[in-house]
Amino acid sequence: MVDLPFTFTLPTPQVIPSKVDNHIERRLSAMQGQFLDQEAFNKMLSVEDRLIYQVYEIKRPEVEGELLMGVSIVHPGKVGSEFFMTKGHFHSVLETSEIYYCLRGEGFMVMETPEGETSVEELSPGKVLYVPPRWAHRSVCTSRQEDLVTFFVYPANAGHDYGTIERQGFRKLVIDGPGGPEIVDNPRYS
Ligand code: PAN
Ligand code: ZN
Repeated sequence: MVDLPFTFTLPTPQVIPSKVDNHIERRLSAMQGQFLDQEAFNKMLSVEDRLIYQVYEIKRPEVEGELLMGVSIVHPGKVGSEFFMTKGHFHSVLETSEIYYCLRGEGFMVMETPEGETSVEELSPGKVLYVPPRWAHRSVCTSRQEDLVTFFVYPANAGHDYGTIERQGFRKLVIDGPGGPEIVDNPRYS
């Protein structure tokens, strides 16, 4: 059977798509070991398992030729001086890319290749970011009060490798400095 084309609406300022097949909520407890300041992490977790980000996915078969898309919403907040962020990942099929379109909020996409090249791109409404094949990516919300909302599209066969980032972290971190958000080297990077 041939798939039929379909449409859905993504109205703004409402950012939740009218068609959603899967809703993911990632809380602080799922981010163990990701933030630099472990003490601040433990302290925050002892008070409340805060909601850090959510993803609304539109499902398609996870095969070559298909595209997966959805909306990612990273909430404002910090653990120590580090802004709330997604876990971040490489695609399991490394040679796959991704497009992000920023709908709302302010933040950064922190990226790196397995060879150690790094790039940190600013996100603001209207900005389109192309993440080329091989680049791991993590979104960081630097707004004080507003969510960072992005629409994303990537090949459905890409898969996610979270393990590499869970073990090593990213080489760059986004922290709240005296003059605003700062990109710094991750002192724990091994
Ligand atoms: C996005 C991300 C989404 C959440 O769909 O999955 O922003 O981030 P994590 O997957 O790192 O938790 C994407 O990049 N997919 O490939
Ligand atoms: Zn991805």
